[in-house]
Amino acid sequence: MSSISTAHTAIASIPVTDRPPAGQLTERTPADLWHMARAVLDANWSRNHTVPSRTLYPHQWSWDAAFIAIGLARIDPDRAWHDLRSLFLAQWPDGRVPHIVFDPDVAERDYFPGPGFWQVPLRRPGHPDGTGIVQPPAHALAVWEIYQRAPGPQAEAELRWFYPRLVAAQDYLSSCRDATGDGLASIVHPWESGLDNSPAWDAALAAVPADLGVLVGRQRHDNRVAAAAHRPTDEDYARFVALALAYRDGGYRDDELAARHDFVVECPTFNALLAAAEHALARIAAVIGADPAVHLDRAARITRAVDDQLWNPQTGMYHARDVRTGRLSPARCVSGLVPLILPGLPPDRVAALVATAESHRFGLSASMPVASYDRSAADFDPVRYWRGPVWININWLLRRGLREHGHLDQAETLRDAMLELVRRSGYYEYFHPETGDGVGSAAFSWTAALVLDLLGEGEAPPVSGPVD
Ligand code: 2M8
Repeated sequence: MSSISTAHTAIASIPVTDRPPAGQLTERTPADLWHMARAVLDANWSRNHTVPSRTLYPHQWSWDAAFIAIGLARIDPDRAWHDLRSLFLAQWPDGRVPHIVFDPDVAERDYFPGPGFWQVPLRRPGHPDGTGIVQPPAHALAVWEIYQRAPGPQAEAELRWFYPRLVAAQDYLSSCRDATGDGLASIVHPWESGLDNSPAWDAALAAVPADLGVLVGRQRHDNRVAAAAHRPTDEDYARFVALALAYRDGGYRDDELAARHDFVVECPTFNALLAAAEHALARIAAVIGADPAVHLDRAARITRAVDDQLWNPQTGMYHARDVRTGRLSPARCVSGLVPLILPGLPPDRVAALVATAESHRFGLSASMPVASYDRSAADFDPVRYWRGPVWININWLLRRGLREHGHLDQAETLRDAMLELVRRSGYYEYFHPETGDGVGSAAFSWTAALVLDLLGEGEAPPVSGPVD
């Protein structure tokens, strides 16, 4: 892993900062963007993984790790493999991959809720601590992307290492988390969606008491390092904490979820990634001599279930479903457009999703990437996270979906809009959907990583050098 030690040397010379240099925002060339993205990823490297942000998120996050690996694969595939492997070291025996893997060198006070809160029962020597909840399964996609950047015997060995672990993660989600037997995985906490504070959860969350008492004696870390107006309200945070406590105190069990747990929801993005993972596993299986057919069957079944259970013909998009009530959330959120990534989607659905994405509600044809929530909704909030702002990971997925279905012009428009946004504002965690101003962490890893992927695409840059 010589490239990893090179990265360490580079990191040592980069000041740990979470703010881009002032006055350098307007004249950036693609080569500048490339170098700056590398610097963000180097500065966020910690021992064996990349943190999403030094200030807000000082541990390793699950779906962040997948997006980060996709970008790292453009500059240093060894480091991409290494980073993603470190996440899977915390995989549970039942197959779940924790949504956060904790860095033992980070103090409990530097992130809430930390390891002391989660009290994960299965501490295994040699395995890092994590949480007991999951995040969207984007990892098989990442593994396949890294492999494609630098195929060869070593990469095939990596595929063989990851394959059983990825299959175990899929099995966990497709069996333990199929709360109704309808073929979809449920999430038990908004944090599991990755779109944590999305209005998609409001209807289901309304049934969870907002008892501010659960915050007494527990200090939110996010509001100490980010503006409160950008983060979830205390009421929502109290619900988040209460749900995590309930799942923890139930021993992280998944039986009888709909009867026992207050939040059991089928998310379109989560399930679209679950199906996309099966497509990626089919490709991986073909390389290592395993059976691709089983994965293609599973992908087709999940895709059908997403379409049967989550489609709303009135809105022309998918919606989250509250398993406890059987009702679709009324909110039009970007999570309902992400199933566009699925190859097997019926053509009329593809047409409707593209039309919805291009409508005034999401604004795909405009110069700005797609917002996280219906721009015309009364409670659209341009700065509060996941309730309006633009996120690069979601737009990267949408662009993949557009390309998958042959909408190449719109895909290019979206690529240009994403690149223009970071050229103007830098590698922020998310962006104001009208002004394009950066919000949240200013040196955010998945933004940098996915921009590297966009920049590198089609131009075959040398893996260790800039694109120009
Ligand atoms: C945000 O979630 C964490 C909790 O997991 C938080 O708000 O503290 C989300 O944007 C999530 O999608 C992301 O993985 C995480 C780290 O970037 O931050």
